[in-house]
Amino acid sequence: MSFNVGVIGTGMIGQEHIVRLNQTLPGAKVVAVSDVDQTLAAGVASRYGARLVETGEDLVSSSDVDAVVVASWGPTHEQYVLASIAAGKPVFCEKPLATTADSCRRIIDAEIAFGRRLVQVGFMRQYDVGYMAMKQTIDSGSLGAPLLYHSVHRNPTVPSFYTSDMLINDTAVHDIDISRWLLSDEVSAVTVLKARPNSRGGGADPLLIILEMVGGAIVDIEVSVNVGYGYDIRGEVSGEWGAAELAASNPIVVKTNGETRGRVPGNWPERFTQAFNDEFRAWIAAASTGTAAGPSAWDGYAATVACQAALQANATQTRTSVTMIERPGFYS
Ligand code: NAD
Ligand code: ISE
Repeated sequence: MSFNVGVIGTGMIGQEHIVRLNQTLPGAKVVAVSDVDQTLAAGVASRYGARLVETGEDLVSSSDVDAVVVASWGPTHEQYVLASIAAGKPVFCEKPLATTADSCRRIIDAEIAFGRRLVQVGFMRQYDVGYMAMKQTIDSGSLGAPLLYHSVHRNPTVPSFYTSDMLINDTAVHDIDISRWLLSDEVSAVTVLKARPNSRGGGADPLLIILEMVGGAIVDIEVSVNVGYGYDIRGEVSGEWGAAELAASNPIVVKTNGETRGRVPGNWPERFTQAFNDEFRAWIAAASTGTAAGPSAWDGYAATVACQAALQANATQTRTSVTMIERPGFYS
């Protein structure tokens, strides 16, 4: 049985998700779209045979929409996620869940008051086969206790509107989420170091972000958003008596003429295709039964709180503690 989806935000990833839902995966169909850019949304609506709806709120309350995908800009996520919860509709929200801790708490409070999980956050790395294998290895105990996690997040380039804060709350937010998930831990303090700036970029890029985890492990995150050569994602956990590392994302290495060659993925859609598809498979399965699975509003809150601390640590160039509410039993 197919269920009907409304998509708010028809930009880059909104369109990718529409194709994923309509053409790649079974079980769902996009019937309505909305975007503040009405011209863009009208084009997308006609291309994919969906109805154009003027506002996100009208889309959420449409009787033919069973579940919602929010793929608009981060600061607008809260209003649409809250509207979806108020309507009792499952909602997939792209990262970040919201851009402030208070916004995330309002979402948590609304979901708990509703009484059932409705929110899945788009932390797709949790569905990547490499990260899943690394987590399985850590959880098996075969490395001993995890002591250090090294994360590298390199983007080929970023759009002109990209601010220096976005290195943290748009890019490193993925590394923060995956660190929490891999280590089954929360962040207790953050320090941010600015490297010599890349002359290809417009500001403080790259950054080295150090996370101190509650359990004592340390995470270092390199965020570089103008490396030019491709989309390079790496991760290695170092434990008491073993280490586990993401394998190169290129499945083939070619050796000819005295050279070794391989491919670096072009950008996130190529590197994480499998993860995006699997996160939506999981979403369709849960949402079509009226609930949610995978990364929760709690995960969204925890990542945003750590990002806020990182923004402060970067602005003040001081080690900054992370203060979180206690995890509600609802999310255990
Ligand atoms: P984009 O700029 O291409 O698209 C965003 C769209 O949202 C635009 O068309 C814009 O007009 C629309 N919009 C802005 N305010 C709105 C509002 N109030 N109501 C409705 N629509 C509104 O950006 P994008 O790259 O597609 O990113 C969108 C979201 O997806 C962001 O939260 C971003 O962080 C996330 N994202 C996640 C990944 C990932 O790897 N998981 C990758 C890219 C983007
Ligand atoms: C983008 O929004 C994403 O989420 C990508 O996964 C990330 O690599 C990129 O830095 C962000 O801008």
